[in-house]
Amino acid sequence: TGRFRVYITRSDMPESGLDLLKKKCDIKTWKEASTVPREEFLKSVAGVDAIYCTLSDKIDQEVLNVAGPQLKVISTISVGYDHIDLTECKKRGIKVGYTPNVLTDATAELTMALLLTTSRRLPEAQLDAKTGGWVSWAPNYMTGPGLKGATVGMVGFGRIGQAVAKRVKSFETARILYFSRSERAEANEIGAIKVEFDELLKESDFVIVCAPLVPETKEMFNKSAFEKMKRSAVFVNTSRGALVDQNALIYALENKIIWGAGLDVTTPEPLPLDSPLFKLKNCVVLPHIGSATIDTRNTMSELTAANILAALHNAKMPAELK
Ligand code: 8YV
Repeated sequence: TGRFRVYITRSDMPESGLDLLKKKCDIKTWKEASTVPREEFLKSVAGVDAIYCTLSDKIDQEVLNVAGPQLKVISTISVGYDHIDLTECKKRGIKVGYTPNVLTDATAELTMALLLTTSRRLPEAQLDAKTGGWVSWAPNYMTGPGLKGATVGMVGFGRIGQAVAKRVKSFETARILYFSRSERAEANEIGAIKVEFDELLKESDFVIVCAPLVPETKEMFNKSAFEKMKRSAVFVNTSRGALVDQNALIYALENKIIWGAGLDVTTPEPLPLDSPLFKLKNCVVLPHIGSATIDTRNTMSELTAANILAALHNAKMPAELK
């Protein structure tokens, strides 16, 4: 038919992106509103020109092999790309698209929400009120650390880290520190100070993780990192669960080595119901909803589609990973 063939790894992708694709492409999707099982995925990609995927779909040599040499583009509806073997794609001349920028604000907003939810113990307080624990006013009831005057440490200072820092600043914090592999010119304007990782751990009342998952960041939050943190520290992670040695975090929370943690990301995802993290009062766990605003998800799907269309037409992709 001369139309491009696109495989989409779930049936419930936002319509606005699908509408763009439908004009030029024949779309085949996994039949359910859930992550395509690996075996089914491998069967379905044979002969397609493009794959529209999520962070749950591992794109490795096996997928690329079964897809075949006509495969031109992988487009993920995420800013993170740790699930994609970029080196292998590059080697084969397969373009890779992702969704930076469009989810920065939504993710920064969720990070602030999670930070405050954790430090002010909202889930615990809500449950207590609903189950009869609210008996009278009490001076030490449901207290937690405040942001005003605090030192906040940002681990990762890219688009999302900077957007979080700007929001944090409006709470009149004393200092914003950041640790990043690269020099960030924008830090001056925000008033953030670059420090070594250990110094950030030692000095911060709040440690916020907004760094990508790469070999250098894998499990950078291990036993020794949590031990360097203040006992009063709040740890917030909205990046990838694998930056954390989760057993070390559980140990730190159980033994009050740190004060509390707010996690939008875990290992694995979904987090099994019997995880100790769900039992800890000083831990808030969210089901990976950082970018989940209605508009953001629509825009992400449009960008994912635009990346596919551009690549198929040999045009400049709006957001290509190189
Ligand atoms: C997405 C994310 O919801 O963009 C990312 O990297 O983690 C989230 O915004 C998820 O990746 C969907 O693919």
